[in-house]
Amino acid sequence: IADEECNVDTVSLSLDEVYQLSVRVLTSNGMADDHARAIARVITAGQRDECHSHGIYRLLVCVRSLRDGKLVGDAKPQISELSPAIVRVDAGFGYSQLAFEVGSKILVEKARKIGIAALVINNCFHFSALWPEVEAIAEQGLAALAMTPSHSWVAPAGGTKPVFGTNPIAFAWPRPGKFPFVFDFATSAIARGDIELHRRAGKDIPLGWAVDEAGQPTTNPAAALKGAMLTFGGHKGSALSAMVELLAGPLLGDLTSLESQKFDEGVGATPCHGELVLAFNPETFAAGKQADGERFAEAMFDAIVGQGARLPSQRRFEARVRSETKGVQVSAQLYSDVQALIRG
Ligand code: NDP
Ligand code: PYC
Repeated sequence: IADEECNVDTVSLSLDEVYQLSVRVLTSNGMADDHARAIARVITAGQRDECHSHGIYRLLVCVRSLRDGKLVGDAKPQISELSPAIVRVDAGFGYSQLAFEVGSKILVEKARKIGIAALVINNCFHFSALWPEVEAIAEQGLAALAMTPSHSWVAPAGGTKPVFGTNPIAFAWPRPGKFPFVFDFATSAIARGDIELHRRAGKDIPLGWAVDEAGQPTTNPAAALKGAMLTFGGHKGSALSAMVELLAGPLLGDLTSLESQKFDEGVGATPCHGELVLAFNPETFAAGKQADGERFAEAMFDAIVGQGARLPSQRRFEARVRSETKGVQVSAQLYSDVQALIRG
């Protein structure tokens, strides 16, 4: 829900309050401090950029996953080098954020050295938006692409039964002196978290997002969550979603969304699988013509915004500037639900 849980009372929080609340909720439920802080950084960034489906709302499922017992709250990410271009981090059935933080440092070093590199994360529980990851790499002068499966919630184009996850793809392109060009979207018509927020707010969803259990189009979020979500762009989104499954699942020897759903055993925990992150060094690829490359890229961005269209992430960056001075608004109901998770 782009506008949070609409028509409801809200609570104002500073970014530090969001961060401290997130750490407290997680650590009081048994999560190790380093994991809790890495997760809190991503949740705070999501709330700051007004990505409500991936802000403090996610603490509800993080705690459910912790209490379920499959998630390892103090997992130690294990790094191994698969080849000069590929670093692997086994997240050890912990959340993905710490694995990304340790692995991305090596990813960036490798891409700087040999031009292109991959970070493979295995055995991670993954709930977050991908833009914080690709953005962090672009801020270091590299282009980046990331993808991950989830649970099987999405029907293939032409079908009505869930096979794919909501399978996000995120891309970032570095722009010296400016925010990078970033997009990050689910290959389903919308992230599942957004449908859950509609259900919480008692709001209908648009037609085209999902079908109910009988395979009929629905505007009811609860029926959508029980039925199957739909891909964006029909067969095109469906093929992209299959690509995410293959590149961030079987290619890495890790689970597809179907397997992640089975692994969950009906608990409703965060999906558990792999993630693939690629980094590209423009200096190596452009081979001495990087300045030309930058100029051509900027001319393309100018041609987009020059006609009144907006770049992806522009809304997010505007929200960031606002939140950094004014803090954020969270629905009072969500705030109270999150507070109730604190133990001890
Ligand atoms: P949206 O449809 O809200 O947005 C997708 C992208 O399109 C954003 O980069 C957005 O920029 C951009 N955009 C939106 N409107 C326009 C426009 N008019 N012109 C140009 N660009 C536009 O996202 P989704 O619901 O598909 O996904 C939301 C989040 O959910 C993502 O961050 C994704 O990573 C996360 N997710 C995570 C999963 C996981 O397994 N970990 C699974 C599925 C989703 P802006 O933000 O500025 O509006
Ligand atoms: O909103 O679709 C989603 C999602 C799945 C896993 C994390 N977020």
